[in-house]
Amino acid sequence: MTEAVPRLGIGMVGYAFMGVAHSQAWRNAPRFFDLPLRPDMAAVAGRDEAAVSAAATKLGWSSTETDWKALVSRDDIDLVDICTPGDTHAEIAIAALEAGKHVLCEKPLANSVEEAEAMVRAAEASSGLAMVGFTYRRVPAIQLARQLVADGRIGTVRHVRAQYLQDWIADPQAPLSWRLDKQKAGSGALGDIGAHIVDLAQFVTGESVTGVSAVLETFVKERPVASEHSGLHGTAGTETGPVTVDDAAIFLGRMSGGGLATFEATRFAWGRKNAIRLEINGSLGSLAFDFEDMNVLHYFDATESAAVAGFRRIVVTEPEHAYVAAWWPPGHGLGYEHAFTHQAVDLITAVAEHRQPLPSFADGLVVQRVLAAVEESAANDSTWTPVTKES
Ligand code: SOE
Repeated sequence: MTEAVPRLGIGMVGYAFMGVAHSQAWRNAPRFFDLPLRPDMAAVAGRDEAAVSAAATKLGWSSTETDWKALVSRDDIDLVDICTPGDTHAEIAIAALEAGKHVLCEKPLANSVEEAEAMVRAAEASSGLAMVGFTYRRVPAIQLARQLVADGRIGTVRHVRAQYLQDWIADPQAPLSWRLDKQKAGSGALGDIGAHIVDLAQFVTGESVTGVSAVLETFVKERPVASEHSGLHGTAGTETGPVTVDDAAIFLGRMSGGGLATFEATRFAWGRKNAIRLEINGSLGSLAFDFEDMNVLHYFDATESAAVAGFRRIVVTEPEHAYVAAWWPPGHGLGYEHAFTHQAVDLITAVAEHRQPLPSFADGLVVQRVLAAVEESAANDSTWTPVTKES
């Protein structure tokens, strides 16, 4: 008889867009991957009793709490999954870590460097393990890109060209949401999507951003207040309110290996829905990725004869590629939600093996310091601003 797989009690705080994506991941992880622990979707927390109950039923959670503190103190919860706006990340994560729970926290790690530092300290002091949700690291094509760089296939990194382009607030009538409120989100396009490309640039190259020169802009300063919200979208009401974050963030950076980088994060790029574009030019070749064609990685090998060299379009759906063997036959492709499942799988495995899951809170802090340097530079006429290593 096979032995039962031990249980890992999961408690999730928040159940909007990210909560839905995480729920799907906890549900699917044991259905597609052989896991050392069985995630048990024990409880979801939200302030509105009726709404959180409806979400629990729809998403597959066994019980609900209307106070996250009650969820964190439950004995049947081993891991707290934080899917709330940034202004609550530090408080929930620190309380959970102090209670000895493992933590998965959505990105960006916090709304400030100080909060992120406190979270790192709490993680270091806890018996719980902590991970930040830079989910796109778990796209198989991104894993391949990192591998190719690590294997020296593009040589020394000269340029990183990173863009995250969306258009969901390009319409000035798109209503306000917490993502446009500095108090709740910390920053706008910068923290929401710029954080992802900073993390990806560092993850794929294995290097860090050492300094930046930045501009931030808020194009639409006043928007309708939403009368209703669902996912990223809402219904505009009659009142208006201020947008208190950046709509777009553009910055230059230097990489620790001597290369140069450009970053562009905007939610005003009509027609671009979730275009995460990463092009890396090295001394021996180039890589190019676009999330809107996420199962593909383009690779140019400059060591080949010029007569036959050209960008190779690698379809990253072979069982040899990271995570793919657990899913579908070659060519059948993965989507947005699969990276969340991979994140759950890697976290469960790290917990079972008692080792630090990556990206750690310390990795989240590194990104937070880049975001802070971008804000400082933009506030000082784009002055060159080093990314601090420690406060
Ligand atoms: C909105 O811009 C958003 O939902 C981000 O918050 C997520 O991190 C990104 O994965 C998709 O877009």
